[in-house]
Formats: sequence, C-alpha cells, structure tokens
Amino acid sequence: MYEADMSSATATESVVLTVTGPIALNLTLSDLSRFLRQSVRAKDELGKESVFKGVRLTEILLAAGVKFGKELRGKWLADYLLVETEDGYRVVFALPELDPTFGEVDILLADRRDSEPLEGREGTLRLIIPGEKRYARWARRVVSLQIRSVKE
Ligand SMILES: Nc1nc2c(c(=O)[nH]1)N[C@H]1C(S)=C(S)[C@@H](COP(=O)(O)O)O[C@H]1N2
Ligand SMILES: [Mo]
Repeated sequence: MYEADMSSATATESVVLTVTGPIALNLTLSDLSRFLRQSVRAKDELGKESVFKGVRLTEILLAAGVKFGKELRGKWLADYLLVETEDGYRVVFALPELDPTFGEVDILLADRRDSEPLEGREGTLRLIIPGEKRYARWARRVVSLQIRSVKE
C-alpha cells in the first residue's frame, strides 16, 4: 500500500532537475510546467523533425539567480554552465552563449516531443539547440545544471 502510494507520487512529483547556482533549485515536471514555455521545431540527430516543448535554459538560470543582459559582465564572464546527464555525459556552455542579449542562440530544455513526454534513452529532459549543427551538446537524460567558476 505504502509503496504503491509512493510510486504514484514519484510519477508526477519527483525531482527531475537539480540546479546549483546563486540559488539552488530542485524541480519536478510540474514545476517546469509553470515556467515560461517555448516550442521549437528542430531536426534530431537522425534527421527526424519534431516540435519540442520545454523551458529555455535562460529562464531556469534566471530563477537560479544568474545574471544576464547588462549584468553579465566582470567576474560572471568566467562562469559557465555544466550540464550533467543520468549516464554521466557532461557538456559546458559559457554564460554568454545562453544570453539572448549576446546573440541568437536559444537553448531549450525540452520535456516533450510532438506533445509526448520524452522517455527512455532521450528523456526525461533533453537539450535542443536548433542552431547547433553538431549534436554533441544536445544532451539527453539531463539531470542537473550547475553554475561553476573557472578556478584560475
Ligand atoms: N546523455 C547523453 N546525451 C548525449 C550523448 C551521450 O552520450 N549521453 N551523446 C551526444 C552526442 S555525441 C550526439 S552526436 C548526440 C546523438 O548521439 P547518438 O549518436 O549516440 O545517438 O547525442 C548527444 N547527447
Ligand atoms: Mo556525437
């Protein structure tokens, strides 16, 4: 009984993303559904075109206290985002790469493909980077976002 209750709770309310930055966040899928959401049409690494839906990385990082726009200067320019996945794959982005005031790159943390939840090898969360022609940073199975500083 107790276990059954636990599993129905985890289906909707388990933490799917931990964010470490000036403010730490532990987000469930329902938390992500309350952020400003975006859709983007993009082709995956197999050439399949889909509509992906989710939250811009910028939105999540703003909630974690990261500064963008005019405030992204000085010491912040040596900070970076480390994205980690369930299978231990890791990719980094410099903060200006995520800032719409620096350029056009728009990175989506997607939780849906053609209206279906992302599952299995691809899910629960995947980066969609429409302008990026190589797929190495289109991380699947994203579990954490960490803001870090270059040490030296
Ligand atoms: N979680 C995770 N995401 C990942 C990878 C990975 O190993 N683990 N490989 C990346 C690479 S190098 C590419 S080219 C694309 C497609 O990977 P695939 O060719 O292994 O399907 O996913 C990217 N996302
Ligand atoms: Mo790759």
